[in-house]
Amino acid sequence: MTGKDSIYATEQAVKDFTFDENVVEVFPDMIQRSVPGYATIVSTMGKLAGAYTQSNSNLYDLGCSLGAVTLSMRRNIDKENCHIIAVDNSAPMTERCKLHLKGFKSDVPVSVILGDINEIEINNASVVAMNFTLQFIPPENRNAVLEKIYQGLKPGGVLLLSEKIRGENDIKDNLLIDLHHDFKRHNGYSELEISQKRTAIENVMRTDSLSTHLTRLEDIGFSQTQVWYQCFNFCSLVAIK
Ligand code: GEK
Repeated sequence: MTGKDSIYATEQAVKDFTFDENVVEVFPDMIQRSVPGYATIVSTMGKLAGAYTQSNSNLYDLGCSLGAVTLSMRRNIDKENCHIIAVDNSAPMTERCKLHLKGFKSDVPVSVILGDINEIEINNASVVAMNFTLQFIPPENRNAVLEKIYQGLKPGGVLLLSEKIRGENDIKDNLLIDLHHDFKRHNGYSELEISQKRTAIENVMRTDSLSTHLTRLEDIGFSQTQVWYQCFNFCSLVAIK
């Protein structure tokens, strides 16, 4: 059973955010109340994965948390001999993810791996999903991680990338932040929760602007990149090799 996110409801000496047991316990509630369109994003990533999956290939879910995208992709795979590799570097997440996946039947095998995205190998991939994970990779490593993904993708394979983005200048950024904070208020988070979470996450999650993402993907060699979702400072895109 998972519960309601009240991690920052009481005043505290705020530490850097980590994906520990307490977070795992409330994660579905936390992400749903914090990310506008989360359910739509997860289900559409599944549809996109279904459209781009190639027979005899791997699909990766990097930063899988409790396996929402893995499950969504798995529901949509209709090709032969595919394998999903779900990776997260939080042991409480991967443990809970394995339990969660056991609750659903499918012929598509899934390996849940406790590992660091900076270190894992990507091979023979038709789909690589990163649903709000690249933002937790240190900025100086992001290029190398995306290069590795590009190299591990088959021709015609796709990266499905969702990120929280920074506005292109301070005025635009503040506008998006205000809208997002309103969304959180509307979902029951107090001013104290919003402000303490902001402090906890600021050293851990460093966002890039959309133009930075698009330029980097193009420089790496992706032939087509299409943003298919944006609400406030949350977006999702497909990049085709
Ligand atoms: C979902 N995709 O529900 N290596 C592996 N995992 C990492 C790393 C790393 N270096 N850094 C962070 N993570 C999910 C949601 S959450 C997004 C993804 C959020 C993992 C981290 O442990 C966490 O589980 C996940 O990336 C980010 O569709 O909470 O905003």
